Amino acid sequence: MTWIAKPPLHHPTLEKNRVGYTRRDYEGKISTLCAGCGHDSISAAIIQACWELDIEPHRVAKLSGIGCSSKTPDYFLGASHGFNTVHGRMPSVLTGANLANRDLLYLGVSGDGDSASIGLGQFAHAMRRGVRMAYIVENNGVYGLTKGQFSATADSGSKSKKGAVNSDSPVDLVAMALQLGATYVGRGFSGDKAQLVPLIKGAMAHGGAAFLDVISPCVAFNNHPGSTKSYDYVREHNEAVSRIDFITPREEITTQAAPGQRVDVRQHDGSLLRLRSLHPEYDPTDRYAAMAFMQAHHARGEVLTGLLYVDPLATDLHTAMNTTARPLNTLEAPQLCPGAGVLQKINASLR
Ligand SMILES: Cc1ncc(C[n+]2csc(CCOP(=O)(O)OP(=O)(O)O)c2C)c(N)n1
Ligand code: SF4
Ligand SMILES: [Mg+2]
Repeated sequence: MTWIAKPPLHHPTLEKNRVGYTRRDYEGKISTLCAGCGHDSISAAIIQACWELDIEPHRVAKLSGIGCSSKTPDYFLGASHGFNTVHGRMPSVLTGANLANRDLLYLGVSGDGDSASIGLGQFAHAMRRGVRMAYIVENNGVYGLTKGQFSATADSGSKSKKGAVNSDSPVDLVAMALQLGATYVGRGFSGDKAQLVPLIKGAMAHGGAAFLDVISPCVAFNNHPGSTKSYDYVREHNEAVSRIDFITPREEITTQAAPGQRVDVRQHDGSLLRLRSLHPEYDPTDRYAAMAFMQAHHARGEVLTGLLYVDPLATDLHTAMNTTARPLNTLEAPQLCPGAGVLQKINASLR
């Protein structure tokens, strides 16, 4: 894989966050993606979100599969832990890493091919198990890296660059995440950074499985008339359910909205999601209503974006499995190997 390192020098007056880092400290290598690729805008939003959240880069583990989208973790958070796994296998590797060390913040980056085709089973089980992570699919409707074949998220009736019409029904990862039990579900657009940054911040602060489907146009293979994943199509059909402000526990609340147009959701860590509703009837804490609302908009050819569902009291796989509160590499021999007596008790309980 080709890569270009960025010069390590920083301008001395760059603004620092509360943990002493500049935005540059959250960057990675120089991107080798096509100029204008939506994936680069998502990388920029991740950098902005982590900087604003005052996350120490070494506390993040970023994992991905294979694809242009899965290459992007090389282009942000250069000082974080990283694992570029096999095609479609990010969720199981992330699950294992998370179970071994619950002290890190997990960021899973994937593509529509990576998650909706070869990795569909992996995606489904990570969602239903409630693995605590921010799982971002950079969705362009094609396999960009292998030259633009339709992926499983391509809408039926949409056209390829050469004019072929897709006759298959699309896999909607947002609908699946909702159905499978994800506790924070949103859809963003790489061309709307103002919406995407708070969506990512809320996902990173969430206490369970957070899933974001981000429409991310592929300028090389899927940005033409007839595509429903092009910049023009998404700009024309983007229907946001709300405007979202993410407010950390220590921040002063300054955003304004008339009561009734505003829904405040406080997450387990004290962070506040302030949603300024653009659809007053929409309740982002009602999973079933969210599913119906989304399907109705999809049937009209609209792309519903924003925070679609959140369970602020969500718990995760560690809670369900009652695991130790400490990362496994900090446990001593007596905890890891508690002796023959304990083993006999376990064996007896299984007879
Ligand atoms: C096991 C396996 N099968 C197939 C491939 C070939 N391959 C590489 S990337 C890719 C699709 C990537 O599409 P997507 O996840 O949507 O990423 P994008 O490039 O569009 O961002 C495929 C099929 C592979 N690398 N490994
Ligand atoms: S081929 Fe498409 S997805 Fe890949 S870098 Fe180029 S524009 Fe992005
Ligand atoms: Mg793709």
